[in-house]
Amino acid sequence: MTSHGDAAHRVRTLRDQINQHNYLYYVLDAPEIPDSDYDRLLRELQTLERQFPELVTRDSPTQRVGATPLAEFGQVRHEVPMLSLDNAFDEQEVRDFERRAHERLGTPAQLEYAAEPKLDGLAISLVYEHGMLARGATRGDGTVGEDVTQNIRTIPSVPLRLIGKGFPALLEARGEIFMSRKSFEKLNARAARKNEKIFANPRNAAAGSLRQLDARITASRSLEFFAYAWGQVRGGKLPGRHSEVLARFRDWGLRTNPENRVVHGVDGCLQFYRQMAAKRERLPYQIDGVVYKVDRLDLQQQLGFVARAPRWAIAHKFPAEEAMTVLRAVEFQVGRTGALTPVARLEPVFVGGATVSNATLHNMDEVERKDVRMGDTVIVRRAGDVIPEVVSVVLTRRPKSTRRVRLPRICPVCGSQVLRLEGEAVARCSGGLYCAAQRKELIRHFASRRALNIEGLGEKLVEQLVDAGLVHTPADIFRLTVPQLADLERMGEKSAKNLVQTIEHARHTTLARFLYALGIREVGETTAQVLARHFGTLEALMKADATALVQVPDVGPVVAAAVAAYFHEPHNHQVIDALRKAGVQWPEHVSAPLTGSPPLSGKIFVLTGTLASMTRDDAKAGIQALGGKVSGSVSKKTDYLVVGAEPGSKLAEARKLGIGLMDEVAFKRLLKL
Ligand code: D41
Repeated sequence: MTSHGDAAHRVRTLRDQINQHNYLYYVLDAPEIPDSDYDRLLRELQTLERQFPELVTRDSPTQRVGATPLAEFGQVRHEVPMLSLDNAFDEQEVRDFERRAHERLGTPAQLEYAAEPKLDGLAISLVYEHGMLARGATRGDGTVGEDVTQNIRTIPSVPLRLIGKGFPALLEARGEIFMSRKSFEKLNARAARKNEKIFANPRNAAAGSLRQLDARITASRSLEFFAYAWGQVRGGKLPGRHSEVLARFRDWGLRTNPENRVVHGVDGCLQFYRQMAAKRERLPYQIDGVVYKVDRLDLQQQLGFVARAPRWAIAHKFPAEEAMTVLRAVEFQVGRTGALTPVARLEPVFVGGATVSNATLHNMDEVERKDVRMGDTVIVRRAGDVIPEVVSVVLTRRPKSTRRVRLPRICPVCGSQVLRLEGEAVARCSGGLYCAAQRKELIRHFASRRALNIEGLGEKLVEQLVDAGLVHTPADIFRLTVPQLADLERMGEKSAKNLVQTIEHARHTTLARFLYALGIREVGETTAQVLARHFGTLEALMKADATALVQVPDVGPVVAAAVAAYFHEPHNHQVIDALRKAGVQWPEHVSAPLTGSPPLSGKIFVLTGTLASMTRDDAKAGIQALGGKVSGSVSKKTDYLVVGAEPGSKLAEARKLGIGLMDEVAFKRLLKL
């Protein structure tokens, strides 16, 4: 049995440790212990506090969530008003701001600014008395706000007590409460599942979560805090620069934004703006601009404020990313993989810094989910360099006559059948190589190394050839002449001759390579080899229906359906006939998919993760014994990534490059182990 004295001592030690780890985690973003160890400390403290309730204090890390909901929020008067911020919407307005500051100060010297991202959350005030969090309040109208102390206490990055030394006896820290994008998406996903209200943006979600009479709801919402200003300060002094105050805040355990910088002059400000604009999408939270503040507090004082906004600070806003406009029509675009994308034709609208008249609707599932109809008023979003998209319909503005969006039955480019497989959001044109929209990508694929291996016929050249009308189908490649090629840009007589030679050689291939080269959906290199081996001839494969195809080992219903659909399309027969007429040929009934032996010759393997049944060295030896090569890193040249347990970053890399993946079972089968 622990004595009261021992317990009291242990409780203090635990609280100090927990506070220190909170600080490392939230403020310094440099945790020193795993979450599980942290949880253990917290649980031990909880247990002791249950045993010795008299040891519980208000600032104990266990006391964040109160159990009794409030009837209403009390009102709070801000002794020092919470100011608002003027906005600048372009460079000129920022330059005007700086010019006015210079005029007032009479200093021609360059000013230093504290530059900060402008978080899209809500402003709050935190009062610390002798280092203890005494009150949390919303900004309200700047003079009177709401007492949300109970809710604020649940936010893990808000310290219940300050750490370190030298903080004023009374310190009112101010800053932003916000919700990370991740938490926002999780919250909305959960709400959608439960058919509850979806928040339009992280700002609304943060506000809605903070203003909950039951603090237990706030606690469940993953809110965060960054400090960027202060109000009342008594019984202590702050340093003379904004940036220095924030540095002290950090020492005292108040989280500040690690993106904050001190910059020189208006050009430094504008550079910061551009950097943040570029980084914006990668930040874990939403920002709607940046804020510049004259760094020296004595100069701030000289500048003072007008109405409710300081003359020493300005928010430089990013262009609004969302705007409202009318959707006139929906058309379908065919991408390089045959995917049909519904595209909204809009009344042109200025959004995200550009005029937008087209926006993607992604796919038919999205069209249905958002219930988008032609004639609707819609919200369009254009964020950074991302393709503009239709976010939602403004139902209150729906006119009486709207037209529903229907997926076309035939491809708008080539007239082939459009297929939408069950359970798939994406609809595709089945025209394959026949479809002009898909031609470039498919021709490039046809010529690629693991297909017909026509070295020198890369993406750029394919573009040129198709645009010049020299190549419509892969068969046309075999009719290219030296003079035709030599006429193209960046192509000399010599490289033209070389290319024609390479093409000549490429006529002789294998059935597996040929099948792979056709670019049939779902048919990668391995499946092509399996099919070639199983059917032996192209004729036999073409005759097989989906039922026959699923009999093939390793061919599932999805692959079978894709293969059957491809050969069902008459256009594809024409493409194949033309290729054979152009002299493309392969030895019939040859089961080995690769010319020459050994079987893995020329193949480059990369290994990641742990294999259960063999060591790395054994795996390497196995590959090498069959003529393959093992490389340490994934590149475009990699043929296969062998994926063991707990794979590393190579897996993501391989996925990005579209490299073939092989699990341990498949790998062992390949090595015939
Ligand atoms: O990130 C923000 N949203 C932010 C807001 C910021 N970084 N700094 C701010 N600084 C101020 C002054 C200069 C008045 C202390 C602010 C705000 N104000 C602010 N937020 C809401 C109203 C005003």
